[in-house]
Amino acid sequence: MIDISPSEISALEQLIRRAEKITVTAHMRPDGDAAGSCVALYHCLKEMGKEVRIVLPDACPGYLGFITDTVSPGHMIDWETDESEARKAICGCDLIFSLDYNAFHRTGKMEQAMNDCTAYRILIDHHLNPDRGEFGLVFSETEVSSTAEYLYHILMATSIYCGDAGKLPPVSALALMTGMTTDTNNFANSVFPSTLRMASSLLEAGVDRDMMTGHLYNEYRESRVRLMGELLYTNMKITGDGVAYMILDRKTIEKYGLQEGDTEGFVNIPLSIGKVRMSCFFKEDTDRIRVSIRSKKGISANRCAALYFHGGGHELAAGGRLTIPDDVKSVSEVASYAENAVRKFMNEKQTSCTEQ
Ligand SMILES: [Mn+2]
Repeated sequence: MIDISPSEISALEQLIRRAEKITVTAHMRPDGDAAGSCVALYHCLKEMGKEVRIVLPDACPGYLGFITDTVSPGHMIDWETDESEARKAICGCDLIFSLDYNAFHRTGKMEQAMNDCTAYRILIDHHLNPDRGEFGLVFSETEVSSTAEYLYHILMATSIYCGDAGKLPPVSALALMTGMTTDTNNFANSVFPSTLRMASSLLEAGVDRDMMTGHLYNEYRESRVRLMGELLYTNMKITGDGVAYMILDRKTIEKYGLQEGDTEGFVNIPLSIGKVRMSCFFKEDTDRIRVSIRSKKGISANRCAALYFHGGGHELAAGGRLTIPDDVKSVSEVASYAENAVRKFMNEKQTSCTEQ
């Protein structure tokens, strides 16, 4: 049950009213929820006459172009390609939003600028354990599907929209639907009564869901599907404790010419096997191995990520990393590290499965 305090909503409204330059940020490697929430809020604030910039640590994946292309040229800046403009937007605004992340270190190279930023800071997020001290106003709620859903309910609670989704800019409605759809894996997980209420209102407001799902799920490149086949057939291992894991090395990434976002959703597939209780996906990056973890009810992906992979996230969906050479010397050591870690984790689970 989402509990949004009226006093916090009026504080939010007042802060927006007083601000002229507003910057909206999200986490590294923005996904549909991060980008969708930013784009949705961007258009709402623009309509209120504000000067708005979206600043992201790195570029959005191409499959989100149908929402990110609605942002005016130069208004969506990524730190990786234009550090000076990104820095200007963070340091020169009077109000800054942090969407879909719980602590500044989740913005990677932007972290220092975020720390130094003197603008009033507002958090809107659905991850566990927010770094509350960093923000003036905190909207943190884990009982929602996504930041997009939470943002939707916050917007609806304001006197600007008064619960009428039809008053949202149409692009914002589409972007909110996109964020919720990708974070729930198209209504497969983290769906709450409030999630369906949101979806229903957005459909009524005219969101073209067929167009959206077409962009999200039916425009992959052939190489993604071929790689998925190869990984499932030759690479996926399942431990005796019911943990599936796949390891994608750079050689294979290059062989298939993969782009950012191409492996989105791979980690979910092994969970469709009855005996699999947790799935881990390891992807080699330049100086680290990126880790995604998904689990079924009763197993905490969040705890596993925190204990063994320097990460965290949500109870059933989390991420982390293995550093080269501190945790593993190279990608070839990932399999034995992973097996060890998940064996320890699953055995510990037997004795403390009430742990949240
Ligand atoms: Mn999210």
